[in-house]
Amino acid sequence: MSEPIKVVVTGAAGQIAYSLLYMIAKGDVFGPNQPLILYLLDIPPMMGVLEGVVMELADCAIPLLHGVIPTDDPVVAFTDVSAAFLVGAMPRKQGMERKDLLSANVKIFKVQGEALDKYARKDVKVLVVGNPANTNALICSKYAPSIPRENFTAMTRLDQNRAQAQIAAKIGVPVGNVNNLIIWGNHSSTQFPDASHAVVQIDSKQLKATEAVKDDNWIRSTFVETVQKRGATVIAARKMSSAMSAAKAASDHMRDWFLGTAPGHFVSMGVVSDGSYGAPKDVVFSFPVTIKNGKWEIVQGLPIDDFATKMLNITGKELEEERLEAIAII
Ligand code: NAX
Repeated sequence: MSEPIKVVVTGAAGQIAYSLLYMIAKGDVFGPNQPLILYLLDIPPMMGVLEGVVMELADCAIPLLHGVIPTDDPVVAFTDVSAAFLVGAMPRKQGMERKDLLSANVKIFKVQGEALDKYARKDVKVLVVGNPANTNALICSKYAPSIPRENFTAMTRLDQNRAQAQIAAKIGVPVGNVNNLIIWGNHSSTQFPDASHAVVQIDSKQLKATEAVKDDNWIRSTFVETVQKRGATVIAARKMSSAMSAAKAASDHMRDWFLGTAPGHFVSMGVVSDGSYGAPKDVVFSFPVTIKNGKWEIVQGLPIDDFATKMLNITGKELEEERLEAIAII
């Protein structure tokens, strides 16, 4: 067995982390032969709760888990870290404007970017989950100039998984038979869930999802809106935001980044845009990517029709506005 790697999860006393820590500890992300030490970062008032999480992790008796260190100190949490799940963020409170939320959170991600820059490994892979995830990832990367920009990504995998599940249910196949769904743009209600490149395995045949669904109108309206609004629908039912599914998505995202995508398959990740597909540059934009040897590459050459161009423009514009607001705050 190899040496343990150091993994940090922020917001470790929160609800997403409660599911995510178990998935990471038991090998879902880094594989069944990679031991690890978990660093759990949260804010001082949450240290008591975090103690309970530490006790539960110990009581899981997981052989791969070689240590658990709870802390409220970013220096302790980020020193020599190989993988960082940045889940912790200020939640939206009643009466809070979107701008106030952005303001509180970009400040957190500036501080964490600076800490990663000083203390983390230079090949650290950083996944930002805390909202607004794309712009937080951009700010984090800007304040960590010694770490390559491609090492900062934002999570849109939950949206991708939601889209995959909707298509599978519509066709009536297991979710694993559906692949290559794309989430373009921002992890917000302007995101564009795109099924036009998705494929579905039915018996021994591979079909385009659009051919299997046979309802373009549904794909362009009901499907898109259902995925865009799924977070709000879960909150309405559960009275709390998505947590188990968000943890599973974070685990999927980091696993694919470390271990690679399957041949012929791509996944969606928010990455620093190079302007592909007409997206604005210098924002963290969700694209379809393939991953090999720990490096992602944007899938090129997919045909984009007028409807998709319109949808990409809307979400790109929102990301440019968020970037301007974030820069004005900092
Ligand atoms: P919780 O409120 O349950 O937990 C957040 C935790 O972060 C708390 O324990 C809090 O004390 C901690 N925290 C706050 N500031 C911190 C700081 N500076 N350093 C370290 N920890 C800090 O929220 P939870 O449901 O776990 O959601 C976490 C974040 O994920 C939220 O911002 C949420 O909006 C975002 N989400 C992002 C998703 C995505 O797809 N990108 C989907 C799920 C989720 O909504």
